This record gives sequence, C-alpha cells and structure tokens, in this order.
Amino acid sequence: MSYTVTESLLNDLKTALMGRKLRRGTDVEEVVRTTLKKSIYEIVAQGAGLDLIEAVKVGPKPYVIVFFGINGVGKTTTIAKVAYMMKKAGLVPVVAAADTFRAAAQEQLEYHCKKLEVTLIKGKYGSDPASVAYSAITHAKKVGAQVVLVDTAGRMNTDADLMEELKRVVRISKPNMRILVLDSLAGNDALNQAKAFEENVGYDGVILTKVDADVKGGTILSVAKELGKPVVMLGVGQEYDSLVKFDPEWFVERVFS
Ligand SMILES: Nc1nc2c(ncn2[C@@H]2O[C@H](COP(=O)(O)OP(=O)(O)OP(=O)(O)O)[C@@H](O)[C@H]2O)c(=O)[nH]1
Ligand SMILES: [Mg+2]
Repeated sequence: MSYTVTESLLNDLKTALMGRKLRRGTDVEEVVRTTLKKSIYEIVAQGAGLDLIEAVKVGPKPYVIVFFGINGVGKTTTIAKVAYMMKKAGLVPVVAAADTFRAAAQEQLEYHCKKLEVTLIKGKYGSDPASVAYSAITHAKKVGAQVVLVDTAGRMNTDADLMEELKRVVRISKPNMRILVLDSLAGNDALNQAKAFEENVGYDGVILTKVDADVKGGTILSVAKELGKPVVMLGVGQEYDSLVKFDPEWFVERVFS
C-alpha cells in the first residue's frame, strides 16, 4: 500500500489507542486489531456503493460505458464479464470492439460475444475506434438495447498519441460512465496510471482486476484512499461470473484472514 495510506493508518491507531486505559486482562492484540480493522473499513467504504446494473436501469437508453486502462490489465475480459452480468439482469448489451489496434483484439471479443450470445460491432483492423463505438451506439438505438460496452486498446499512460485517440473515442461516444480498469498487481503504479487517465479523459469509477492473485489487496486500499473515485467491481478470476461488487466488509475480512 502507498505511504499515505500507511501514514493514515498509523495516525488512526495513535489517536485511538494512545493514553487509553485498558482493563487488566484485556487482549491488547485484539484491541489493536479491531482499531485497525475499523480504520481500513472507513477507507474502503467511502468509495463503495456504485451499482452498474442500477445505473443502466435508471440511466438514459442506451447507456454507454467506455472501458480503458493500460495494456493487459483485463479490459476485454472484464467487458465479457459485464456483458454476462447485464444479460443475467435481463438487459440487452451491445459490445463495441473499439480496440482496432492490437492484433487479435477483435477476435478475442468475438470469441466471448459468440459464447455469450451478445451482439458485437467491429471495425477493420487499424480503422477509427471512435467510429466503431459510434456504430455500436447507433445499432443499440435501432434494436433497443439498453447498454453499450466499449472496449478500447490498451495504452500506456505515457503514450500521448494513444491518449489523444482515447479522448476522441470519449468525445464521440459521450459515455454515461467511464471506467478505468486497473490491475490489482500494479501496486502503487496504479495510482500513476489513474492520475494520467484522469488528466486526459477523466473517469467515474474503477474496476480492479486479478484480485484473486493479489494476496492482500494493498492496491485496493491505496486506490480507495487516494483516488477519491468509487471502486465499482472486482475481477476475481477468469470465468464470466468472477466479477463481484466491491464489498468493504468482505475486503476487511480478507486483509485479516
Ligand atoms: N486471474 C485473473 N486473470 C484475469 C482477470 N481479468 C483478466 N485476467 C487475465 O488477464 C489477461 C489479460 O486480459 P485482457 O482482458 O486481454 O486484458 P486487456 O486489458 O484487454 O489487454 P489489452 O487489450 O492487450 O490491453 C488474460 O489472460 C485474462 O484472462 C482476473 O480478474 N483474474
Ligand atoms: Mg483488450
């Protein structure tokens, strides 16, 4: 976890414990643990609560969600999981393969969409990703689909050209929600990534992936404390159903388990 989080937890502990009188026989370790749990809960709970399905249900139709982040964090896999979740909730999604950049990106989405029986709108390799997103939105309007999920190419936070391209995708597709996908294994670099995407396009919430591999979840703690944006969902595996709503209580239990 980041230095700021560490410092804040230490301060909380000091404030809560220093000078406090404990009865003889009290389990001191237990008192420290309970205090620490409370501090961690407060950090992660402030960012929780945004519900994607609810947002789509009450939002404009079609509700457009754009997903972006650096290379390999799990954007495409997450979109497949979100499409699965939307379908299960009785909503009709359309997926836009607006990653026209990486070889086989379109095929990867095609594979998922076929399995999930979800409409995929593609463009030619190297074609304008913004126009792919636009076509998907037009298609969703035509067929009355409630939600459009826009996949974008992975881009390093330092790549100015690709950031410009992403700005264009966002400008043209006018998303109702912009999701930054972060890899929970990125540690504190996730914060640098978030800063760059915030400066360039802005985002409304975060999905953290590979939480099944992230032993204790320090990245989640740093992200919740320092970004001031909701952690919407967590990717906890490679299956379609391994996307869960972020639950602060579950997180605290996990840290201490
Ligand atoms: N264990 C685990 N693996 C995941 C999770 N999410 C994604 N992955 C894996 O991470 C790898 C990259 O996933 P992609 O969805 O292709 O990532 P991407 O961000 O679309 O990658 P680019 O489009 O190349 O930038 C794949 O092997 C996924 O199966 C997760 O929650 N848990
Ligand atoms: Mg991808």
